Amino acid sequence: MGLSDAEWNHVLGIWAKVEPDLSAHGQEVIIRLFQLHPETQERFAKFKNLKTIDELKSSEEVKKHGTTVLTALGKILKLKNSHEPELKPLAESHATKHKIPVKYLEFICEIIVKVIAEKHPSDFGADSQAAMRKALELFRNDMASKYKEFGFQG
Ligand code: ZNH
Repeated sequence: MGLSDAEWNHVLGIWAKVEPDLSAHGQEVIIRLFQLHPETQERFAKFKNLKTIDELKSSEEVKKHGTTVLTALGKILKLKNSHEPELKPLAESHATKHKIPVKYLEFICEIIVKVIAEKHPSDFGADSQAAMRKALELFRNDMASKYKEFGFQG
């Protein structure tokens, strides 16, 4: 289930608005992931010690990780339906090293849509949101099938 050219145009159009401030978006996504789903924070040896919202907000490491995640996601989105070379190493590390269930990928994707919608209310209309959801679903589905190739049921 690939996306149409029009859908990719929506996805990359809104991504171009996210990119100039990737670290603020990434930081917000990670903090919200930890707040809404505390079990996800346990997966990070380096973040387990951050107990309060203030500690999370003032952590340069959290900001840095948020940037890493959104940078990787942006590269994948820009490859449109041909993301496999970029997705494969990510699926491998998340399947074999970090062991991140697909459910957690669903959590973070939902949060990514919400954070973009809050930060860009006038540029992220219904069609763009639908296109972004579809792109993130494609990302997750392909992560899930790669997980299986790496022997992780996800
Ligand atoms: Zn992740 C890491 C991306 C989701 C967990 N990540 C990481 C990195 C990247 C990423 C790029 C670096 C490199 C490697 O591979 O290792 N992620 C990403 C993306 C996404 C994600 C794009 C979606 C969108 N993750 C996720 C989740 C989780 C995670 C959901 C949980 C919950 N990661 C992780 C970990 C790590 C990573 C744990 C490691 C960190 C450190 O550094 O320690």
